[in-house]
Amino acid sequence: MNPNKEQTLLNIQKIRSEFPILNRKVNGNPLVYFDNAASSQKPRIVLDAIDEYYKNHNANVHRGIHTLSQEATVMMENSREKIRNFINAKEACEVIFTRGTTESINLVAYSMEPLLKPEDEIIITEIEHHSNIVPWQIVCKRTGAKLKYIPLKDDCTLDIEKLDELLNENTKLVAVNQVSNALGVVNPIDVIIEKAHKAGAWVLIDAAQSAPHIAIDVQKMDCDFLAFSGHKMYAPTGVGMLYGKQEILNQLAPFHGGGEMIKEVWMDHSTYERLPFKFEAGTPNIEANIVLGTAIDFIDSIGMDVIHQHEHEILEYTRKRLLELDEVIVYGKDAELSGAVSFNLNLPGVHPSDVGMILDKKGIAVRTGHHCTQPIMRRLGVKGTVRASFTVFNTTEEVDRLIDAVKLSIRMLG
Ligand code: C6P
Repeated sequence: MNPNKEQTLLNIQKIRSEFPILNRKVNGNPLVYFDNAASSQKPRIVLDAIDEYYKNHNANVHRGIHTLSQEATVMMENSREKIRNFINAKEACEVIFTRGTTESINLVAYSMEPLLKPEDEIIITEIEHHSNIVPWQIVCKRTGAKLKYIPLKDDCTLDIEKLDELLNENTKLVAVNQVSNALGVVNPIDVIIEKAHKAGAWVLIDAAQSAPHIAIDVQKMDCDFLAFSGHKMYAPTGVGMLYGKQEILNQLAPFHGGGEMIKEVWMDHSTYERLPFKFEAGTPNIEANIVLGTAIDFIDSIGMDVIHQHEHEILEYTRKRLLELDEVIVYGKDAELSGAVSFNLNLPGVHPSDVGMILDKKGIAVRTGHHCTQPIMRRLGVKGTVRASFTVFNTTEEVDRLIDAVKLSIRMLG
């Protein structure tokens, strides 16, 4: 056996022991958790950090002179610094705490609204999550700007040649996910960023499905905005972040108005705080904002490269085993995939949820349905898919259990 592989396997047993939920049985079977793209499980270090915060430090931030408030403030700002380092942003003020990817994208869309004119254009792709489609539809409707889509090819990759035809001097923004949540397909964001910048447009990267699996360097990427959710990368729900280049964030209007985002409030007007506070109105989700930093500590303790390599091996093994089954269609079967593989049974009248229910009986958690990506499902001509999505603690033995359960589904539903 390759020594590196042995090392990785040894670490996985230790890593698994750090996730208490893996002790659970589901329908009498040890849990196999392949729904990591929907939300990740939480390691003990994260669970302990939540407990520690409420037991010893709980107070509002940026408001109090007292010790607890000062401690909570320092903890939250330390977490912001960890996120800055995680994505290699130049300045911590370019990292805005949000509730998650959805709120981050809405923040950009609504804050850009005053800059948009009816002749302006926004480009997204056919392979976006609803949260990178609907905010742009709303803002385009309000401003008269036009929404255009990079189409998907039959092999489930983007028809990137079409981007040249779509871009023009009116393009204000191109917004695209780095990895598709529905199919796991990796999109060519470097090409997209280069072409968009040549046309003078800003680029927003939805990193919801890449930040948990792929090292991110916003300076190297040269994206203008990047969004991700904490709960998909070991942190609690209700926290995420938006990165934006300082000079661009300074051009945008505030998203929400309220406490802490102002310098001065008069009866007839207000002036706004400096970055990032201008975009952080009201009491934030302090505990989750702090614990997102702890989740990054967890990732760093293993190393993103090690995580990526392991997940890649699990994914490729799953793809190979699924492709051995004649009754299975794998979407994007030849594409570069990351984190997830999506499939269906090629049997008449079988819905993905039928398969999902059989897998659940065997203790295997997958997501079935449209994955909040209805345009892709329509493009593929299906109602939904079965999606297995991976994380650092998954093993090839778990994939074998998935394949056995898929074979059982074929026998039961065929
Ligand atoms: N995708 C999935 O099962 P929120 O809900 O704000 O944390 O993330 C939204 C979002 C945005 N973009 C992408 C690419 C995503 O995958 C998601 C969330 C989950 O695929 C829940 S629908």
